[in-house]
Amino acid sequence: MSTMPQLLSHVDPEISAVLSGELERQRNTLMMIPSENYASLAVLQAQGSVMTNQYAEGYPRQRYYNGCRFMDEAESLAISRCKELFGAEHANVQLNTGASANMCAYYALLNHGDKIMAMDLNHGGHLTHGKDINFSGKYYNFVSYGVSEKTEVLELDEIRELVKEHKPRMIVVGASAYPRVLDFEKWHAMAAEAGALLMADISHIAGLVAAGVHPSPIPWCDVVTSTTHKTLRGPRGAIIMSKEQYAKQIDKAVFPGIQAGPLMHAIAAKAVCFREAMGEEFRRDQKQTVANCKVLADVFVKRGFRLVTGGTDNHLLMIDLENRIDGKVAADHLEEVGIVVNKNMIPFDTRTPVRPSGIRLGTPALTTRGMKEGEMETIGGCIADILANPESGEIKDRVKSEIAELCAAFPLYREAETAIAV
Ligand code: DSN
Repeated sequence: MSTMPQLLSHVDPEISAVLSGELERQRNTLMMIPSENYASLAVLQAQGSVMTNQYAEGYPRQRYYNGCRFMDEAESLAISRCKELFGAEHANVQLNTGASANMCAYYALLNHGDKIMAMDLNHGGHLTHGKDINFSGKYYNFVSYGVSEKTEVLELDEIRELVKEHKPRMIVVGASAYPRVLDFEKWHAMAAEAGALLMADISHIAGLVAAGVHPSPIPWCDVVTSTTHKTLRGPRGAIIMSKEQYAKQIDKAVFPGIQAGPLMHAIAAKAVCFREAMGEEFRRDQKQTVANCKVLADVFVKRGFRLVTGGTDNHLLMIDLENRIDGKVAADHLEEVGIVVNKNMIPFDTRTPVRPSGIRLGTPALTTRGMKEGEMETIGGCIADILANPESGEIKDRVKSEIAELCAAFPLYREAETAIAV
């Protein structure tokens, strides 16, 4: 290797152009998929670092590789910060994805074929909560619960009846598309009554939980899994937290049970993310995320759109398009004007996942960008205009320039030109 720095733009102009293109796309569009966010430059820097060059199978001070002094320091910092941030007794920070976190949690605490209850994917759950085409549905005996048809909310009285009937070994609480608060204390009471383990998957709401804007599952759950890149605003990756009594089982399930060499660059970036999440600015942003989402919800309701559950208490909301157009067409029209949202099934949807009845959108990334209530009024109005007139070129042109103006007024990664897009 030459001693001269070999910049990406010289080594691989094609991938360099992809990175530059993606940076510009992020700068010039509104990221409203609620599971996405903009990691800080510090997180990006740690993730794109020399920490990627070293194997570190094992755990701090118990490695199967030499050369791990700084790996140990990074992972120990990530673990202690994660525990402090969430008030957890135990944390494993080696998980590569939310799916692998859930796989490891089941593997640690259950046996093949055990019965688990979790939220139906079509009502807002997740693939790894028992979908038949996923490992979870193949290796465990999942029974789904869903929201009430009348309220579209998770009604614990209804779910308790199912729990009594099915007697699961574990109950999973957590969702990918649920706009209301999860009262973990009540879920704990229900699980305890049934003698079931309680696991929370807080991937979507982890940032809100860390900031005290959403109740914490930590006192009430045996095990808590989460991704680190959604509201938590860290690198793409995941964690498992648990009561101390499960620490050994969890760690053994992660390594050597399911994973081998941990992604140490991602672990260093998780440590940075946890530190940032302890700060006042992060807490302010999480409160603002929820406040922004409520304003957005009010705009849609005033403009005559039906929201699943009628509104939101967290960082996301779901619009039922009521067959005016389907969710895919709506998301495509919005992307044309620079607004990126998800097509999404709504509870009791009669359409398919590829052409569902709804869209899912949220405010974490807009809030990271510094946007507040006033901008939400503008953006909500723009979205409503497009959804109400999807074929109008005139409206599209007007909205496109409004979105471009907003993106310019809330610039992204200003200082990052050389750090990222080289
Ligand atoms: N892909 C995540 C989300 O968008 O909610 C869940 O895995």
